[in-house]
Amino acid sequence: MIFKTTLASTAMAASLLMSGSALAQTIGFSQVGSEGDWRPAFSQNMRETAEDYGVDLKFANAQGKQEEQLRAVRAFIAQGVDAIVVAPVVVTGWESVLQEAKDAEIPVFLVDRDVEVSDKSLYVTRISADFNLEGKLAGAWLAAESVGTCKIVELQGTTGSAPAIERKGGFEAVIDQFPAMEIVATQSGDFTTEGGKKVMEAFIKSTNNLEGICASFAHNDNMQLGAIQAMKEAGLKPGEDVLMVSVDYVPAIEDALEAGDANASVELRSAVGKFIYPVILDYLEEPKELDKWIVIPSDLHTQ
Ligand code: GYE
Repeated sequence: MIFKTTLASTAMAASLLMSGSALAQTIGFSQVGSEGDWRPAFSQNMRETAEDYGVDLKFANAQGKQEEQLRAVRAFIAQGVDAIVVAPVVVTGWESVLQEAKDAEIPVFLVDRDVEVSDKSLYVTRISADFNLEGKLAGAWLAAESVGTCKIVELQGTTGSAPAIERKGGFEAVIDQFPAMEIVATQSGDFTTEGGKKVMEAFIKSTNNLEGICASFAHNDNMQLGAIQAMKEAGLKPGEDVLMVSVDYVPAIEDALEAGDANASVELRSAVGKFIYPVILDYLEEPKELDKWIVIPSDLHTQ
């Protein structure tokens, strides 16, 4: 299902604003952290649009640690918030806390990243982009650009996170169709610029200055930006010697595309409060079964 803003939520937001938000719903949001450029932009948008929808947002930054997220969700349950939103750091380890929220009759909405749970009734729905499709878009762009012949180094996102698993899966599903396309080195840079720089430095050493390497696929732009730095320091020309494709389309990669240091980035929208809050507010007004995944579109950008 592709998201559509509903009239009910828009009307409700408008009436809340006019009435000084006396009926504000309290929503607890457990955010992954503040890694990279995309995540803080997403957090800021969630805060700003909460005001637009008359939501009282309780924001908890987990600094990349799942234990912190579990603590935050339990605190939200204890406070008796109206709904809980979680952007889960990793996919595993969620069953107990989600069951606790369910027992307390507090609906949970997943945003951005996914969880692996056997009982999907533990959350209402997930509102996010299709990370597998993002990997496919990156792979298809590279297949066309390299005419199906390419040795690739891959910078993976946080180990065990949905976007690392799914972007890799989508990318591989495409390149596996081309016998001369292959990932020759892969490592996690944890979605950070510093992590990406370290991983690329290691690849530069292990491949004799990226000899024979045709592309760098990074699961996010910040790691690619770190990789670009490492390559320049080694006297290489990212964007020319090596094709650079990544995901997020943050402003710094737009600059890199313009400068010719990067070649393509798949956009992950950060201004998504307008997709997320109406779903939650409508549900709180009238609880009903929703599709388990509400997809936010992704688009490819090139030089
Ligand atoms: O691509 C990355 C961030 O979960 C899809 O997390 C998100 C990823 C995003 O840190 O930059």
